[in-house]
Amino acid sequence: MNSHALIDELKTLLEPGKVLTDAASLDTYGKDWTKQYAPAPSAIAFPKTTEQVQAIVRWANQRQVALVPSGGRTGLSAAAVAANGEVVVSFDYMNKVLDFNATDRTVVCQPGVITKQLQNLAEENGLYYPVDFASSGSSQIGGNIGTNAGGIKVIRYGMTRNWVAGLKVVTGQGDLLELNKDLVKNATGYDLRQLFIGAEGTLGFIVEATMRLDRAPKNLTAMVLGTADFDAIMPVLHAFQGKLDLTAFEFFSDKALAKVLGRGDVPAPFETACPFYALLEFEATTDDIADTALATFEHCVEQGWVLDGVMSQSEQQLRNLWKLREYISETISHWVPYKNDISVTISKVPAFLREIDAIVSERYPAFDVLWYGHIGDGNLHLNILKPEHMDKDAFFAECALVNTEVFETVRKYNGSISAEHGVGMVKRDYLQYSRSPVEIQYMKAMKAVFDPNGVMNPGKIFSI
Ligand code: S2G
Ligand code: ZN
Repeated sequence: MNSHALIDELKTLLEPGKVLTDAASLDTYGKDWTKQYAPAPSAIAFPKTTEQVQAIVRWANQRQVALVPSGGRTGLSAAAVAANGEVVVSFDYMNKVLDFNATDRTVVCQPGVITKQLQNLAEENGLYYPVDFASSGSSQIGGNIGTNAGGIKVIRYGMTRNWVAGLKVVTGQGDLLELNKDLVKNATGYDLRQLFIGAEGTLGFIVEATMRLDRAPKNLTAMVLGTADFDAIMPVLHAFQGKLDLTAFEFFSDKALAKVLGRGDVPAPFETACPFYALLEFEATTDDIADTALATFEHCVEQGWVLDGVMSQSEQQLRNLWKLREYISETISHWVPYKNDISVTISKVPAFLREIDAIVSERYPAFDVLWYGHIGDGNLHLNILKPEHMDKDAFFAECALVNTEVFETVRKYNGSISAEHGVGMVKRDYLQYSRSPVEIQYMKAMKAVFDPNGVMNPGKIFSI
């Protein structure tokens, strides 16, 4: 059957106008935030119901058509990129909040619900959805679950995985599974829900998610501290963790700060120029806690770890301090960065950082190297900025040459080549630096159970 006939057949499964093939749609829906792969899907399908998703999957099995899930298209590993004529399945029309239960503190979402929408709904009901990151204004819950999104509050609240009470999924065979039934306790064999969290759409489609909410934090207060060097950051973390229950502990380098201040829409935290900055956050529910934070700051200054610092005194100042960190990713995207999203256990961060920084400084003398990330949970974002006049492909090729050294070091420290952005296609060829050959075999065997005909996002996480 030729591709036109296939697409015409696909159209019979959905409502009129819910299969697009125009060039603009193919380009828009065939990609995510990565820039390494040219989008080349054959069509974009917009199901509105679970039954339509099942029909698409069964059709794809029958016709051997590859399917790629698409949510907010904010992914950073090309897991939602359709580069080989696949049919993209977009959840833009499955974007309703289906239920909110104040007693269970749960919200039932369709996969196309925007993360910010869930955060706002929680806040309106005096509760809190604690998974947050720079792209929450456009990312979708289905995609957050597919990549087990992390972000800036993991040190206190964990990853998306911690907040999924239940899932309804359509497997690669077209079967509908209702996983965990939103139960807090359910010891009845394998928790298949956990398999779909972080599976990047390679086992099936998420068609409904019950998300748990937490109590709302009180009087969140942030501090930005300028540190003397890399090595001072972890002692500062330990000093504050010993005294306060932190909700965040982030870091960024002076180069990253300079790019954000260069926008001209965010004020500098203070005058002193420092090589590195830590941003920490806690609930100042009493004056004593605020006093303890200031006393700990003084201690860090006396120790020579901190050169200067500021503590938010208002909601607006809290937001301004967070902008210094949250604006980094979007700001530096103009330099087409080569991104690494690596993690090690927290105790290994100082030695690991020193080794990686030595490698990239030596191997990339001509490139701007930016460090930032969620250092409080061991997750570091290493971004190499493309020189203005360098060809993009030549730049990515040169950066990739250093990958083996970086990932060898990750392996040496028993770390992860992808802390939170996922594997997709960008990290696919380096999976062995974080997962053993036997583990990869087991993962492929599990994929074969859920997706025996290999229609679900083929070529993501591992090669076909
Ligand atoms: C962050 C966002 C994507 C990136 O800012 O924490 O996860 O690496 C990132 O720029
Ligand atoms: Zn991050």
